[in-house]
Amino acid sequence: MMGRSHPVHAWLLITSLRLAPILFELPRKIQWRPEQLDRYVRPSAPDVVPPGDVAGNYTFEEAVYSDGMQTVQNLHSVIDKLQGDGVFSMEKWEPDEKRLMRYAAFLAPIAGLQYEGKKGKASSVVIYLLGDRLKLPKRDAERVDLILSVALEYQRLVGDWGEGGVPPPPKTHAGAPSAAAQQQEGADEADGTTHEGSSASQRYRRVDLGLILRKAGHLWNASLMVAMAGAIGRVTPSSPSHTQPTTPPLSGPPPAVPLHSSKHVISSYRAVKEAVEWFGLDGVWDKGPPLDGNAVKSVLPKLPKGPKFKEVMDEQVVWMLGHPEGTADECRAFIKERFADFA
Ligand SMILES: *[C@@H]1O[C@H](CO)[C@@H](O)[C@H](O)[C@H]1NC(C)=O
Ligand SMILES: CC(=O)N[C@H]1CO[C@H](CO)[C@@H](O)[C@@H]1O
Repeated sequence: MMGRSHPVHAWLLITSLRLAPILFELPRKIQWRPEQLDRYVRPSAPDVVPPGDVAGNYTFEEAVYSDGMQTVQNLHSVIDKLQGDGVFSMEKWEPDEKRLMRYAAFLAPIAGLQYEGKKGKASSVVIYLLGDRLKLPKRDAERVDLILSVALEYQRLVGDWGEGGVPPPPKTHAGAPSAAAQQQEGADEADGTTHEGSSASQRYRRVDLGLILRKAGHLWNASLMVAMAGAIGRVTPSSPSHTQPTTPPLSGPPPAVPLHSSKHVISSYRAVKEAVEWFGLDGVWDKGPPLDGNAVKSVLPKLPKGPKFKEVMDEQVVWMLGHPEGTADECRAFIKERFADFA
């Protein structure tokens, strides 16, 4: 049984006392779209109406936080499970990481959600709740936001890889496939490298996953756990056993997750971890592009400073991820051809 000091206990207290919506009052100017309501609350949640309204008995906020609570429970289950399977060992999680993962899991239902902040600027609801309202250090709020936006990308990737994903996230920036990765795929098709169909798709996968890891840095594995926790219990079309999740009672502790019914989800996310090893991507966030700024300048003397310069640097990174054996000379030839106008 769960000890009193168990962190989940505190979360249970918060939700069972219905404190969550008070602790985490959503900002007013959220622009909701119908697909977000589908995405942000598990299909099992009781009839949900848009925020502000009272849904018969429960507000939207309560439904969201009940869902978040469920995700925290799932997180603890998957951490234990993967520890048991020898995938991620418990002692390697830093206390700090565990805390951030818990916040992220709790706020997973609103991952990627934005509101109209200062000067009408689209801002992250997660950062608002943790930073402005809960008064966590800004860096922590930002790291939780990063974990969540990376988690959305993992969920999209698992769906793309066809290994059973969650329903596609709404088209927030965070959930959209990276333009660079798509470009790489397009380039492969154009330059005829698809003659070995599987090698082109391997390359695409390596680029896609590599870009996610570069964004996440050291938090890549924490984000993967949160993505997994968020995926469990959602409808997965490929497995009918997932289509009837239990309804979490809103006023009491949610039921324990039947992990055996989530084997499929867990193995899809384990496959991502295996791909990181297979592709040798651990630490890829520390790697600079093959050519530094000066080297680029010498290949493309007409290249102006600014966004175009950044584009060349980003293209090099995509190239590097797609060509793990590639040399700096090959990369030089690549950008010279691709950005011929500036040569
Ligand atoms: C997560 O990844 C980082 C960076 O690769 C590593 O240092 C850390 O040990 C990993 N954590 C676990 C639990 O495996
Ligand atoms: C599940 C539940 O508590 N339902 C109640 C919601 O509120 C209405 C009255 O507004 C009750 O009749 C329901 O029993």
